Amino acid sequence: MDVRAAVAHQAGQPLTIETLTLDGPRDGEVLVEIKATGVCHTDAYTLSGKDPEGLFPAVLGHEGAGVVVDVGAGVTSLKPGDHVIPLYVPECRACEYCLSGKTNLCQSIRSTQGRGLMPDGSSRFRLGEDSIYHYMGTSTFANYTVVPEIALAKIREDAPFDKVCYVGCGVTTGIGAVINTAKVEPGANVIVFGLGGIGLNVIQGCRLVGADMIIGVDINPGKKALAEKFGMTHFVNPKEVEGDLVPYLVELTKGGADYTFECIGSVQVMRQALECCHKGWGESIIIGVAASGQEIATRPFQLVTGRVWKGSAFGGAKGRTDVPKIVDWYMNGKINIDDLITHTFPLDQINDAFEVMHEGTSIRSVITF
Ligand code: NAD
Ligand code: AHE
Ligand code: ZN
Repeated sequence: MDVRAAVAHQAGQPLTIETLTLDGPRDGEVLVEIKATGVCHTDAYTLSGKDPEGLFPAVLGHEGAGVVVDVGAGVTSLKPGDHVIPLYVPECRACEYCLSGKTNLCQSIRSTQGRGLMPDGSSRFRLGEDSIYHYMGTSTFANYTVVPEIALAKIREDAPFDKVCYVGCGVTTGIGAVINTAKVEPGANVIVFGLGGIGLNVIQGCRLVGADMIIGVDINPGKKALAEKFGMTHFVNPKEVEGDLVPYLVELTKGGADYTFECIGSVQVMRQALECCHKGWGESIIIGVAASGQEIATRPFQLVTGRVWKGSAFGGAKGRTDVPKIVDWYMNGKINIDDLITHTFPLDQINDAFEVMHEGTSIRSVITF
């Protein structure tokens, strides 16, 4: 079938809207009509050329929601008409990783996913005769896409696509990092570095679990008001701090934070986030994705004296199990998504979504089809 997609032809170049040919779903695959998709900083990261797994030409996008149109042979858990959210971290419930109970990082299709291909090693997208790469196993910047069954969460049918698409990455990543990865307890003091589409969800997760001080750190003071609405109790602009940021934050938290979250992708900030943790027990969670070649550093004494460095992918969430529950939380008014979606664009204005992200004037942009 013909589909409309935003194609990333080259690193650093705007996306172009093209009509592509999409082959139907093969064994274990599902054809999904994408109704809405968010634009995450990770899409911009890959488009920038800094992602070692970035491939071109590709259909980017990994924060979508839509409706099942057709299923391939062997698909048993989904049928046409089901409402779904594609998962860049699938949940096969059969691989060593899924069965470990220790991680959400299902590895059953990770290698083909990282090579921009479906699990059988081929692509479903073509432009003329040329094959176009998939992205993160989801490719939601298209009005139709093909996704493996194990990479689709079935969600309730009354949930609005243009809001719950954000559960496909940002909402789950932020709230999940608090609940699943850090396991923040009531009364904890936390510091969140970066108050964008991820950091604000970390803040609402911290409020949800009853954290005490929720300190937000951002170089853009324009983020303060919305962060306060989501539960931030103190705002720190590093540009306004005299002297080093770390001792300032240690003093503010009277000895260091119980938990810190890096939601930027800066290795310098990752170090600060670790070092302002409380001696003996403070844990720092890296969520931000740093560019190819970047490395983190600290004095090992920071870890010897009890600080812990952790990472979190997709908030430690098991997508098919947890995503429908997070959609329920939104529908029941337990979490706020609406106020984080600051912009909505049609597909042919998708480059504007990247522009407002780089300007720092958006939190989340959603593309509707
Ligand atoms: P965003 O652009 O919406 O937000 C980034 C925020 O960081 C902005 O508010 C910006 O002003 C602030 N910032 C930049 N430099 C700063 C500095 N030096 N000090 C303080 N604040 C600074 O991005 P986002 O969509 O929220 O994504 C954040 C990061 O999380 C990205 O690296 C993205 O790739 C990553 N991410 C990771 C996962 C995961 O599963 N681990 C999932 C989604 C996104
Ligand atoms: N190809 C990138 C990977 C970047 C990365 O860490 N991705 C996160 C999700 S970011 C979503 O916005 C993730 O889930 N990682 C786990 C995985 O298996 O990729 C790079 O930098 O190499
Ligand atoms: Zn994302």
